[in-house]
Amino acid sequence: MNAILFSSMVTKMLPDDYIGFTFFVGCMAMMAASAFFFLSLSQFDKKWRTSVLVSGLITFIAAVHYYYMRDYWGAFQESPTFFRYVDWVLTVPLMCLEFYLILKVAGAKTNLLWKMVFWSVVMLVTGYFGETVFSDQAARWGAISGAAYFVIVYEIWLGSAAKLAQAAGGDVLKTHKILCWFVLVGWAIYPLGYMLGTEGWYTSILGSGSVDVAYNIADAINKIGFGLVIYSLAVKSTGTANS
Ligand SMILES: *C/C=C(C)/C=C/C=C(C)/C=C/C1=C(C)CCCC1(C)C
Repeated sequence: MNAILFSSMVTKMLPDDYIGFTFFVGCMAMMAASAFFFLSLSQFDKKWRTSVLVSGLITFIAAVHYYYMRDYWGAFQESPTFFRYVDWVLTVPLMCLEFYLILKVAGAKTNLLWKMVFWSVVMLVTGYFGETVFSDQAARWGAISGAAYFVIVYEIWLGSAAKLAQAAGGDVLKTHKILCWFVLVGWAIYPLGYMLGTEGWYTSILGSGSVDVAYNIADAINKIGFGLVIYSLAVKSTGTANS
């Protein structure tokens, strides 16, 4: 791809380029969050280190993609949809892994992990089709993607993951609940952004807007916020090790 061509390019940022601004701030925030998670690792009990490490990997993978997306936007003033979805297809399964790692204490099996990963990939691949190759049928692909999203929401709120969290109780249950809210509310920003950026029945209601601003804000909330929730569970569960 042209990645090598534009990655070393310096482009002019116009003062009213608020989309470019959110790419820059997003990139920096993801880098800072990664440093924060990685450098905190040694303070935790072994069994929580993997969870915090995964939080750091999620923001680190995003930081690398934001670095490219920021350049791409600067060079072409166009949505970096390809990099966006490569980022998501790597980071969303890692967020599913976070659910699994937390619930392992209550006996979560790997089939829970694979079920969530499967539906998240269905959600993202169909979303990608709707935004790119089949954009004249964006509403239809978005609906399929939305259905897969609801399978995930169901699984964590009411399905087997919810039962495991209930069985674990305590801080694990509390953390699971907060992560459930991230998926229900924080992740819902993405379909909203999709509807702002594509044409469909919803366009007459919502109008159009910047899909990138919506996605950039959502990523900051969901990747950094989600990671911090895991981080605070690890802090609490490590007990007196910090004092
Ligand atoms: C770090 C990145 C995250 C948490 C990305 C999450 C993405 C979604 C929840 C995307 C969902 C979509 C729909 C539910 C319908 C329209 C198409 C998508 C892919 C934007």
